[in-house]
Amino acid sequence: MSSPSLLVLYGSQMGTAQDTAHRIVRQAQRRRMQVKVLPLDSYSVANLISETLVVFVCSTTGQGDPPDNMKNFWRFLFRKSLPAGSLGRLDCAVLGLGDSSYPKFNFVAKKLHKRLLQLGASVLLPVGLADDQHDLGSDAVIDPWLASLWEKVFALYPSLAEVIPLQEDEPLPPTYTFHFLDDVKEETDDRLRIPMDHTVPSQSHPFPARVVFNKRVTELSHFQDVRHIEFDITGSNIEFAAGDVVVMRPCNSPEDVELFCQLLRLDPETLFTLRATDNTAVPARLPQPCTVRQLVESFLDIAAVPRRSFFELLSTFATNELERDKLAEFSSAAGQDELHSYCNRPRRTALEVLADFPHTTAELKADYLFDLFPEIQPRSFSIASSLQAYPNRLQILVAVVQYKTKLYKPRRGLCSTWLASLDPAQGEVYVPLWVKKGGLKFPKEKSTPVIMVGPGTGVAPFRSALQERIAEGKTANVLFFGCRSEIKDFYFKSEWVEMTKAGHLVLFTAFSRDQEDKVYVQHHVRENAELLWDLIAKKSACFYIAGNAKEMPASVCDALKEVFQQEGSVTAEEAEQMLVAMERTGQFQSETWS
Ligand code: 2AM
Repeated sequence: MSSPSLLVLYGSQMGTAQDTAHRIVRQAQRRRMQVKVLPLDSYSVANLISETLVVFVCSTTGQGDPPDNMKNFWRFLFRKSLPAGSLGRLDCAVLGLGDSSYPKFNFVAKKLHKRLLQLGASVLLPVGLADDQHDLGSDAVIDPWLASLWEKVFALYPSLAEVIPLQEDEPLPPTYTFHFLDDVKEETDDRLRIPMDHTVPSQSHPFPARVVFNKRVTELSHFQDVRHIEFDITGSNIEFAAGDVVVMRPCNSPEDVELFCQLLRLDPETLFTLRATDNTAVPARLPQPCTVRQLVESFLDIAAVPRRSFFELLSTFATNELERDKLAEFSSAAGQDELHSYCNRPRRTALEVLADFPHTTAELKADYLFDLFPEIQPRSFSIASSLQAYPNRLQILVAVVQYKTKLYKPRRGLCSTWLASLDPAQGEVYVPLWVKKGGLKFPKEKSTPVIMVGPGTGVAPFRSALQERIAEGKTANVLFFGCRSEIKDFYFKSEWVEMTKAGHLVLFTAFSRDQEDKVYVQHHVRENAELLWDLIAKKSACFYIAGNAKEMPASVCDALKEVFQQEGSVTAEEAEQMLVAMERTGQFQSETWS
């Protein structure tokens, strides 16, 4: 059989599946195969019937849903009208990227694999289930899975096995080429262009929202900086309901941009245009021409922990012997433990790696920047206000991520640190953003009570829900809030007190560190068994959890099941089934993040 052309289709939320898809593409290109790579929703899915070889790479989002860029594909694939044998010609394989700390681990990949079999496709190997929680990162699953994929492909197409592959130390051609221009343009930030039409802002057309205020809501002596930020969305056509999320892309800090340009010997003010070397489209959100500064500041993710593919490509530029040996080790299968302790465990950033390999970095060609660095991915935040209470405004509540590893400099979350740095007192600041439907839905019926458990910044969607519900006259609301200390991090205290006084809210607070023993929200859930049972079993109340994904949601669920057992006189198993049934009907909902 002649050599096939390979199609790699991916569904990616945070860019990991996209990066993995491109890694498969590079491996295929080294075999001189014809390859195409696309996000699933950019592919005309009806064409699948005429494809021969397709690899699907899909991640699963927190709640078990497919990523945004494969939602249309997902709906199409599960149409009942698709005939059982319609993919009879197709050889394919599915690689899933997931996180086993979430309950629906790799749900999308498993379901896709089953569906492809149902539609008659030949699936070449068992579905790959990469796990972000794995000690050595998801590569521990992906590497052997890829090795066995190529084995199966070579068995199907023996001519491929005979091809002499391009050597690992020869770089593949870059995806784009840079054309540097001599003239300098006055820098205008094109991201801030206000759309003149009346479309609803989206990822491709975000709305530049002015930052109205950016307040720290925890005491200065508290370990964590939590920000309450308000955006002006007047004239944006943005509408949202409680439970929806706002999405934005952060920028790299000016210091990081400066250092990056120094290391690569690039002048940040230089203008360039970009040309694609094959039929890939030039990224639409980059202005053309663009300055190096704009590119580095708002497009290249230099603050993330780099993946193995970064080292593979970087090593092809090494001329200094020491650096070359080290990079070759990090790129090799045998060097993955070493790479993990150098990079993943201490959360070393790509920029810090570049600084550790200065000779190689100085040799880097700009053409390869897009192949080396993924694009900065959008981040989502639960909206913390309602349009009824704050017309033309959108507020969020953000914990500024900062922690120590063995590295000297503390690690900082890119988006929360960037948001915290935006200071409207220093002049007008705009953030391009758009809004998405969120996972939490609140009841329309006036009489349905809601019980909300939201410790820490988990309270954000519930503040929005409370404002919205109170404005609509829905006053049966219970909130369980938890923080460390009543004085240091009990944000929005006065608002809750006012709502309670007005008879619109029943509030339970768990201040975990204000006494000797820890008190958490789940303790109060248990203590209020009678009230909760009455609301849930007799008044069909909806129950919500939002917040940190670590142990809190599972502990709250356990407490809730104990409430069912105690008050409803049911067995542990029956309590579990009740919760599952509530989840199925939407009476129980959760939104958790890590
Ligand atoms: P801690 O930091 O004192 O452990 C918001 O972060 C609040 O959630 C804090 O009071 C924090 O308490 C608490 N918290 C931490 N782990 C939790 C868990 N497993 N269940 C419930 N609350 C938790």
